[in-house]
Amino acid sequence: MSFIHYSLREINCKIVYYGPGLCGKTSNIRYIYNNTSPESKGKLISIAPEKEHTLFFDFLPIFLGTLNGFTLKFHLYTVPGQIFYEASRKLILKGVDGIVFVADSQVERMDANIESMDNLRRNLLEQDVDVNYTPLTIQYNKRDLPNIIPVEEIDALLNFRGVPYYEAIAIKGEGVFESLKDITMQVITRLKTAL
Ligand SMILES: Nc1nc2c(ncn2[C@@H]2O[C@H](COP(=O)(O)OP(=O)(O)OP(=O)(O)O)[C@@H](O)[C@H]2O)c(=O)[nH]1
Ligand SMILES: [Mg+2]
Repeated sequence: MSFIHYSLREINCKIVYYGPGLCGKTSNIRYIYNNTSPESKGKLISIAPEKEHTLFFDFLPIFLGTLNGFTLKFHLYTVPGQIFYEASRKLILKGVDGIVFVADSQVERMDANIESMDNLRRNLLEQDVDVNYTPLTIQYNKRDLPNIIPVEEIDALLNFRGVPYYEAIAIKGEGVFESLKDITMQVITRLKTAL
């Protein structure tokens, strides 16, 4: 839930990048960090001391201008995708305003994508949030690899709500800002009706 700080005239929103292990969530955040001007971002915190896998989360605050005189601050988080980090995922999802679901386009990762989407739905429900009414964007990542399934097929498997989706190559930045812009616009649209 967005946190409005009236005395600081600041609105804080939480975006969580969700998806299976090694789908490219951290790569999204790194690309955003490396391609955002210094005055529009805070410090990137990554808790990932072991190889590629995130062990707890990544965190990056970014500033996206103003809304009705309030500074808009978005807190970007990634969850650890590996199955056994369930407790961390639940914690990180708390108070989420918008989700970017990053799917791995490779054929052999389809079961993991579907399991992760189910996992997201269950974990949101535990905090009384219905995935059908939460700002959601889907990103089909790793489109540069040879063993990927056609985007229409992966979309038919995962996009149960028919939300906007983006094809991406996160390590090159393709689709990264497009996905971010989409989710922030969804969250802002919601905020406007609440303000
Ligand atoms: N070829 C290719 N590799 C990618 C792409 N995106 C990410 N990768 C690679 O996939 C691996 C995993 O990427 P991460 O961003 O760490 O994945 P993650 O989703 O954060 O993984 P967890 O933290 O375990 O949940 C890394 O070796 C990345 O370089 C992409 O679009 N194309
Ligand atoms: Mg990661």
